[in-house]
Amino acid sequence: MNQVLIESIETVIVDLPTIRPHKLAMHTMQNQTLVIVRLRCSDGIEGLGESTTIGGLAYGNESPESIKQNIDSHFAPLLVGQDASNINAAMLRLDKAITGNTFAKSGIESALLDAQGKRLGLPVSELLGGRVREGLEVAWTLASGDTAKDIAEAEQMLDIRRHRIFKLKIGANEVNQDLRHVIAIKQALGDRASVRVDVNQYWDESVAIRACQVLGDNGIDLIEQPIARINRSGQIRLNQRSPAPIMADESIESVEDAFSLAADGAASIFALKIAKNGGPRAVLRTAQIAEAAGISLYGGTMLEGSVGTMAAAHAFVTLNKLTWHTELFGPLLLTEEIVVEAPVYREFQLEVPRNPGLGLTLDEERLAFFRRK
Ligand code: MUC
Ligand code: MG
Repeated sequence: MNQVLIESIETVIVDLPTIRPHKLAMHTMQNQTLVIVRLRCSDGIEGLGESTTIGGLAYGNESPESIKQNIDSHFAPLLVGQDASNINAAMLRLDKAITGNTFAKSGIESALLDAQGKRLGLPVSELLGGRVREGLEVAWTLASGDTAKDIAEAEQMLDIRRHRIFKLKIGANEVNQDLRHVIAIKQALGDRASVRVDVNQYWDESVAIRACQVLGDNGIDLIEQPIARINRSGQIRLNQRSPAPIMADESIESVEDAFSLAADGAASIFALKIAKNGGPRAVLRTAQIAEAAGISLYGGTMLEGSVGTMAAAHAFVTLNKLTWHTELFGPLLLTEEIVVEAPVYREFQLEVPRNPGLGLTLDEERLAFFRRK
């Protein structure tokens, strides 16, 4: 077989509206900006990837604009002309020349996997060693900012059997107000749902000590990133004291972070995000560290659209244990779709089809309409 080369890499910024404002402690989303990666190969195959973050630079240190610029100016020249079917070699070449930039790397690694899967007629999950589950249970984030609206939204999700796990975004308000909000929602839903919170680093340890106790005492199942990622010793202490398990999210910006968190005993659950590890293969390295350390897993999201969501899904279905399920609901937060085959959510699960690659085709008309001009 002739060697297949990477011919070009195009990045497209796409702005899509959200179904409602999505209020996180650090940012309120009125829309979401996707960065779509189109990696074209000499055999005519195109691989798709996505490098998406939340709120410009509010969440991570790569923005949609910097991701596009960096891929166009630094990643593409390193990859064009390289073997498209050797993903190890391509990613190693990037890692040698480019530090960090895991969001951009994730879009590229996803696109390489998609292209190779299409080439071999295999779903990405099978390239990653094979799936051990067909679907993934998906949490929904209640983040309207209003307790009654959040309860109504949760009831609707339970009724249509789409979600029975709810994550509440807190941290921006005065702590007692946030605790009342969470407890009211848990009391309304009772045992019909798992209720969890994400503080997005907004508490300090002195606040978190009491708040974690109250949350645990009131049936909250999981507390995500209560304090700043840099306060490692505080996170170790909280992990020992909190009656509800502590999950690391912002604390993991790389596979190496995952190792040091595990070594320090700073969390009992890891949020796995392809964007924060450098792709679907990279996130599985973090999963392996967790598994070896006895840390439970949760399939996280950066609220990607369908391309990034399915890239994560193909990795997550290969996991032996996914105790805390996933939050791969990104496409459901958007009013518009840019792929032909919108992901299917049914009976609390996201289905992961067995078509080659990620199993997606771009809807060129929709993409042309929503791409940033
Ligand atoms: C985060 O911090 O986990 C994931 C779901 C959601 O609503 O926000 C994100 C980011
Ligand atoms: Mg989080």
